[in-house]
Amino acid sequence: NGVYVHEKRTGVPFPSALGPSLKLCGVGLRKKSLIPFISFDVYAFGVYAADLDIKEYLSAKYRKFSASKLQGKKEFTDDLMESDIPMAIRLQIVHNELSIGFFRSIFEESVGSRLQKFGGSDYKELLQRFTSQFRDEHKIPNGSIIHLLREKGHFLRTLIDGQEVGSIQSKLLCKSILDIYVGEEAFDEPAKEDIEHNVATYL
Ligand code: DAO
Ligand code: DAO
Repeated sequence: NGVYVHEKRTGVPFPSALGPSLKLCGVGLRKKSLIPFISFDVYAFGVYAADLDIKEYLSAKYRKFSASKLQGKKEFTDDLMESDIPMAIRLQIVHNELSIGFFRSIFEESVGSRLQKFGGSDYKELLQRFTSQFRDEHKIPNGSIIHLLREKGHFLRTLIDGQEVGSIQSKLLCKSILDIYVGEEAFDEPAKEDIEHNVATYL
């Protein structure tokens, strides 16, 4: 269907559904700060989830709460991250001068710290497997679109401009990536609240 939601600071459009089952739950902006108070926009993102699976897996436990009560309920976001519900992050690069190497270095920090938080000290190999999917020969000009798909069985599949660059089966990796967008120290707090609210309406 042709309905789009625009991330308001960048104007980047996000389709309200990806495929037959993934519904848009919220959009946000990833910024990177270099020094305090100075930051630049890196990418706009949309978080998608399979609405029927949310109903099937989380309804029994959470149906009795209203959407506003569920918002900010840590147990609910934890269950969402731990679950095997298909989800996707769609990102669109909004910067022209960033190299793939720069991206690898920023998510060594963001993904790496979460792998360590949830999995312990033995995370380096998994981080390396994830970052090595983003090779120097991939071009990511302004407007490039990346999909991170969490598929059943805890597979994290990565597509750059529609081309698959890898698929990694790891519950820890899937959880760590989602934590960036809906976890306790999410990058874009209003986006996180929006996502939680919308996920709750699918119950
Ligand atoms: O924003 O720090 C972060 C983590 C993002 C997770 C991985 C996103 C992949 C983005 C690919 C950009 C192009 C190489
Ligand atoms: O609906 O169950 C589902 C899966 C849909 C996955 C949709 C992925 C779309 C990725 C398309 C990339 C093309 C740029």
